[in-house]
Amino acid sequence: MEYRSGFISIIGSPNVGKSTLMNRLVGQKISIVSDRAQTTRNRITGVVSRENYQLIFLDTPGVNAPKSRLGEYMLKVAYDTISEVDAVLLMIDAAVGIRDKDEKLITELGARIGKTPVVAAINKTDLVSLGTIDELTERLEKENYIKAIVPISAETGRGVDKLEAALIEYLVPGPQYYPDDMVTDQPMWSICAEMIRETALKLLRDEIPHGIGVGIDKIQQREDGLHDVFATIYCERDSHKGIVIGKGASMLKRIGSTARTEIEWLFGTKVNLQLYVKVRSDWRNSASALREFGFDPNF
Ligand SMILES: Nc1nc2c(ncn2[C@@H]2O[C@H](COP(=O)(O)OP(=O)(O)OP(=O)(O)O)[C@@H](O)[C@H]2O)c(=O)[nH]1
Ligand SMILES: [Mg+2]
Repeated sequence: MEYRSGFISIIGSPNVGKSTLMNRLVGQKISIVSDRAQTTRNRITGVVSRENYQLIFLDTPGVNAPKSRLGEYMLKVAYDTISEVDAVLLMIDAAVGIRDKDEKLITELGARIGKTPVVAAINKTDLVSLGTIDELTERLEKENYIKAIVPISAETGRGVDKLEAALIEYLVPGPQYYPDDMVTDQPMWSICAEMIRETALKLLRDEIPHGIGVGIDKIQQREDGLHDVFATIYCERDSHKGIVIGKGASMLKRIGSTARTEIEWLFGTKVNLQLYVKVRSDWRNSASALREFGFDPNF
């Protein structure tokens, strides 16, 4: 069989399970996941290499009405990928169904998609009845631009092989873009920062996590292999800083020890993680802060 490859963008509303699916497909955690909407802020590449083909997935931020410059950036990242890929994977969350925001996305995608094929995945089927899956399938079948509809559970893996099979149809004869053992093109420091942010998202409540940015100040390796990682958690207000640090630094310690375990797994070495907390008010609307945190402000 001729070698085939292709780029596939995963598009959907926030929290539908896009990053969970990408991690499942790649077989390793490269994109952070949380029960918060708007976890993913940038385009994250995940590479699936099989004997005769390579699928390169682009995990994107959940499509949402933007509330800040960062939000505008995230929306643009999601839609911009559409023009660069061989196929789009549209994801719906069966547990919440097709809401107004999903309807809007389905319409918007139809208007932008051109000739690029779209495969729809109905995710979180582990949480719903067959009747619900049928209803959602019927709704999606009304869209001519959707070429296939596959019910899946990114969490349990159910249906994910069928989804991969549906996507292979749209690969084109082409090169192996990445070596077999490469699962992402994100630099280590970036994955490291994301793992710290994921831990903060999981441990902090209310609005605080949405205003958190993580900067890696330095990573260095000692002779015995151990990595020293110096990172700063940025938050938007003094009161938030207090909460991130916690009583007697208890919260910061929890964030540090949980994130350290993840980063040790990533590096395959012992890690000494030093976390600092700083206030940077309204950074989500600051072009210079966005640039510093790795979001291209030229949009
Ligand atoms: N029960 C169940 N939960 C799932 C499934 N897939 C994802 N989740 C959960 O849904 C939540 C959101 O998952 P993410 O993968 O972060 O969603 P996302 O679409 O990438 O979200 P954003 O990056 O915010 O757009 C997490 O709590 C996941 O554990 C699934 O198939 N079944
Ligand atoms: Mg995500």
